[in-house]
Amino acid sequence: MESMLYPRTSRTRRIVDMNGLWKFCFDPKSEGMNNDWKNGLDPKRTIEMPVPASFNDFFTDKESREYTGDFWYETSVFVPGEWEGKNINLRFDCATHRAIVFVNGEKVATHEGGFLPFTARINDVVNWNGYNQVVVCLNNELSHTSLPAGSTKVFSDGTKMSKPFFDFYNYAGLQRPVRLVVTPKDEIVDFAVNHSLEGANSITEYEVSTDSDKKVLVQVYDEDKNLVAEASGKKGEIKISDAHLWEVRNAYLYTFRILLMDQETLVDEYEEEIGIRTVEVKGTDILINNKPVYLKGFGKHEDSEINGRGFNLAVVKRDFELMKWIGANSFRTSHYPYAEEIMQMADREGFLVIDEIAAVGFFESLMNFMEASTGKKTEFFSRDIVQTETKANHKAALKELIARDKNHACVIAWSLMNEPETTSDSAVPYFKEIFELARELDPQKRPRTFAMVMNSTPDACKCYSFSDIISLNRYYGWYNRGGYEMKEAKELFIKEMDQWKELHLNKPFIFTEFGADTMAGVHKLPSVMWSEEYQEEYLNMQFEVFDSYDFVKGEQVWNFADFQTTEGIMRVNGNKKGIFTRNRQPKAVAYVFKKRWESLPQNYKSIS
Ligand code: BDP
Repeated sequence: MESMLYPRTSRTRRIVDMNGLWKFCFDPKSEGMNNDWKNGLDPKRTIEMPVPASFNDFFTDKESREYTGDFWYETSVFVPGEWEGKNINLRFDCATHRAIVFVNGEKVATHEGGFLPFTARINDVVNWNGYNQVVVCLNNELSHTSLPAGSTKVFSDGTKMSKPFFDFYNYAGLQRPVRLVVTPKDEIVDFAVNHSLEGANSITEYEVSTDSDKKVLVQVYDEDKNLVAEASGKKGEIKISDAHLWEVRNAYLYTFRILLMDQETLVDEYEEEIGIRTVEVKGTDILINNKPVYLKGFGKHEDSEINGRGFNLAVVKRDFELMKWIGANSFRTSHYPYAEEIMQMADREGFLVIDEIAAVGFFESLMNFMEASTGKKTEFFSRDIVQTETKANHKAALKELIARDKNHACVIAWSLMNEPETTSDSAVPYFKEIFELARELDPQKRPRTFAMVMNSTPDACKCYSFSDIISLNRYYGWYNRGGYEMKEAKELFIKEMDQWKELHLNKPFIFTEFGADTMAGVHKLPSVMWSEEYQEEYLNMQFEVFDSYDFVKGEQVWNFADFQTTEGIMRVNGNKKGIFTRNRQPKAVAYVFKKRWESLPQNYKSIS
């Protein structure tokens, strides 16, 4: 089994950071495979490319920025001779959207999906005590089977162009760190935890997988580094008396140290910080440690100037500071799994995360945000290829996501799709399988949800009953009856909410999207759409509606910050629904949120 453990050094583990400038070239005719590029790229065609980063926004010419097709990276890495006899693993935190990896000319891995890690074990091809050539062929084409979904247009001259069925720029490349992870031959492959509470004590069921029958020990240390509990065996229970729980915006992280022992000799060691908390949906409440919580926060993107979707720890840090400043307690990883370092920061800062997979664009249109508001229906799931290949890719990604993120305290729900088509019968069996798989894979059996597009209304949607939390993306007053028609928008919004109410679903509802495009600095009295005044009026109308339904248990505004999209008549250099600009400065409405969110109690509208 491939290990999804986050790379960490320990007494038995070593890491080599492979970030930096790699060689890079485009391969528009897909000739690299036949021309032996796996043994080294043609120096005449290569340029230098930073890793991690999206390749797109470095370029000054449009062909390169918009490039769609195969493209290659190359670097070399030194493997010290003293590591002979260890496992040498080459780990990509992601490669967008698919990759074939060669080491010293040998194919060592292939991976589909651009937002989750994969590892190649390269022991057999390593040149010990010498440099090793690493060549990767990536491809960023979109199709009905890719997550995210889209299409690829081919111009008459053969050039390709990405046509996403989703509203974010199709950034690609080695967008997250690449590392060599050196582990012992007998190693800890994975571990899972599931917590429950008994009065003031916590009980953590754990399971460790290893590839040997050596003895497993688990030790738990508190934040002052005191050993507070211990257990042995691959499976068991750890009881902590007077447990210090991980609470919303008040995190506490124990260190779980896992040891693999051969008698008294240490074979492998792995440590991770774990927050102890429970998550449950009860009636219309979302409970953390049996206490109801109202979600306040954002749909986000990994997106910034120059780096595109490339991992940028400084931007991540700024985002968390802004989320704390504004009084948020949660976010959704719209529309793909985020970098592991973001999940770690959410654990540390006590944020609640709805962890979304890249199943977006399952509504066949370039402007689905518009078309769904007009009531347009498209069938996505009736295609054979969707029921076979797309579903297989979706399931594989879900397995990887849950394997990667299952132990994070911050993850309180899985979002299994964003704005899929839900109105055709063919959607139903697809949903069933995906929702069941999530339940089966998750050791903590967290709530599952999906974000519902405008036309997934109570009368038309055939899939909402799969969700444990009903998540609505609604744009009344923007895509639907914007501007002076706002009062009608409100009536329609209330009409839909009343329909939901009548269904008595006895489940929590949250708004995973609502928002209005706003150009920072545009002021207009009276307001017009796109002005800062309109954003405020629009949002106040949303709050009035949210506040009048008891079963609404959260609001995550679209979007945290302005972000890049495909160019088009609907977007002015990107989507401008940010509460912050792309440079992470507040628009006027940020202060409205701050006031509201700081005053709403954590258990706002709770029933328990
Ligand atoms: C929804 C999508 C989101 C878009 C947003 C919008 O889920 O990705 O960016 O609307 O239109 O359709 O701003």
